[in-house]
Amino acid sequence: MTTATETTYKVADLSLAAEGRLLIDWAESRMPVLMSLREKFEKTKPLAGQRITGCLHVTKETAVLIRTLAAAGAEVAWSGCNPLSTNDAVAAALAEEGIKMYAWYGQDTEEFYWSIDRTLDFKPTMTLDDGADLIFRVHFHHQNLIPGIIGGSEETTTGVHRLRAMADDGKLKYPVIAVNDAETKWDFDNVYGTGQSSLDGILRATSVLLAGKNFVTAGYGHCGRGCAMRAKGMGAHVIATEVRATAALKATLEGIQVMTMDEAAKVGDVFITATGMKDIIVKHHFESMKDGAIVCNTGHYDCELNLADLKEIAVSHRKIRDNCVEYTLSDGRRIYVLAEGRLVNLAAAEGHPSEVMDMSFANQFQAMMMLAKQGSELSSAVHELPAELDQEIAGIKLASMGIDIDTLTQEQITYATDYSQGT
Ligand code: 3DD
Repeated sequence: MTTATETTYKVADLSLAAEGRLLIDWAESRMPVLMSLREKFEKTKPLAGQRITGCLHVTKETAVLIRTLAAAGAEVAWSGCNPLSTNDAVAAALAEEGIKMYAWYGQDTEEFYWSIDRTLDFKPTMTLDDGADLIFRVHFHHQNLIPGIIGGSEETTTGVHRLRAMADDGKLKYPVIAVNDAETKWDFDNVYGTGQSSLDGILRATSVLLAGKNFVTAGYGHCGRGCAMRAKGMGAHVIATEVRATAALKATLEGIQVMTMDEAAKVGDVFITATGMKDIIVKHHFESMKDGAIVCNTGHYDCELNLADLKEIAVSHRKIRDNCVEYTLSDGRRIYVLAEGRLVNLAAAEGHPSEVMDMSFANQFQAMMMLAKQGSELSSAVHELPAELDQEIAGIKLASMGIDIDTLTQEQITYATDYSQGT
């Protein structure tokens, strides 16, 4: 075990390392895809010589990714991508193992960016992002590092959206792999992961009964759909708000009531935003909410709930439970905000389960391998991972679950593209 020195990490409490190792052991036992990649590459070390700087929630699952990158030969420096999502015990364990770790729960804005800057002191050859804070920091504050960077990767939907916009404006200075767009990421992490972990966060912060409640999801994309599915399973009456007609139609055909937020605000008991957009719940929505309404966000950025508006109309507020602040309005109605409006699944719970992050992070690992192999040939744009990788990752996952599937015969393969036969 490398003896870390204070100059190569800053965590809340190094004495939490033993607890962190237990958490990581738990995650490793449930992440067979990443563990198979680690076993495959720990001897040949294809990432030797690479310096990977990551800015992604420091959780027990991320630790498994970090250990796998290091086992494949990379030197790794890391910061969290949200001030409230770092697990301090996991951060301590990684620091003690020699990862250049700069992350602790409850950072303020200055500490958040100070941590990112420290990870850039190591002059990365590749960046690994969740929400694009790191790549933006390089482009706008550390341009001198750009010539040494082969490329980067991006984990989340809104991060990819922003990087595509940056590339369209010709401002992106190195290639980025859109990990979020891999089917074995978005169709599992965003749906099943967000669905379960967001409800986990809500229940840990409130322990309310969801059955019979009006559960409003703002946004019916992959994340909103996952939240709606799990709330329905808990017996809630689910309402969805949307701006995209196709998503609203999908919700309707799923038996979910669709209405505007102006209407939903009057009847909702629990609200979760999953839109990636700002100002989804604002002053007049808070003003029409029922006494006891619970509001939270599971989008990457904390701009979906306009808490400045709520503070303006509240006469008082107090922390009533961990990750739960009670705001009282002038007529006595109380509104409860979870996790300060930040992503409730990671700030009030542990984020997505290991089993689903296993596939997201297998894609992250493969993105780093792709950059190491061919990054210098890629344009400064947003690139996709090869589609066949999804089948490989899903195949390893199925095998770990003891599930066999069929294969097409040669005759069937020929038939699939045979245009000489009619019906
Ligand atoms: N994210 C959710 N749970 C996570 C976990 N357990 N570890 C690390 C990151 C985690 C964030 C993901 O949803 C990421 O894929 C995203 O932001 O889209």
